[in-house]
Amino acid sequence: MMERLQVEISELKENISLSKDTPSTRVTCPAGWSMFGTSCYTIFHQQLSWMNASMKCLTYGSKLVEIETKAENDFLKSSLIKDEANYWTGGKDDVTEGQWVWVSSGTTFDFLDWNTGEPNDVGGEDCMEISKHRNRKKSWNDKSCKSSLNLICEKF
Ligand SMILES: [Ca+2]
Ligand SMILES: [Ca+2]
Ligand SMILES: [Ca+2]
Repeated sequence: MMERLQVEISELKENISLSKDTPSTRVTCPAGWSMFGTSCYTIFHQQLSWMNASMKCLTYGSKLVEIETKAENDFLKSSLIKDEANYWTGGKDDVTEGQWVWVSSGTTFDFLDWNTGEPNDVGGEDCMEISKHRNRKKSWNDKSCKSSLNLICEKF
């Protein structure tokens, strides 16, 4: 009986230390990652397909960025991204055309920042990028998932 209790106590202690690492109590990000709200973000300047970009984030214990709010979108566009390159995010409409979801949570888009005329699904575009457009506005566009772009990862 005592032994059993000891085991339970040590398991509980383990759970407590694990729960200390939940996003709501995050106070620092790993080197090379920037904190905004309760998440950590980093950029990889590599030209990868959406699938390979997604796997790249996974190997760093993260996901392609999922943009839930205007504040998060503003942070990405004005602080994190320092050039005019194109970046993959974790948004797709490959399951149901026109229904955009953040893939890790399966939630539909709430806040939107599509560029004028986008998403247009030209030739079948089911992955979302942040990019600077012809009208010089940095905003969202749907892009072929096979395109090779940089990527932004988010640790939730
Ligand atoms: Ca997010
Ligand atoms: Ca599409
Ligand atoms: Ca497009």
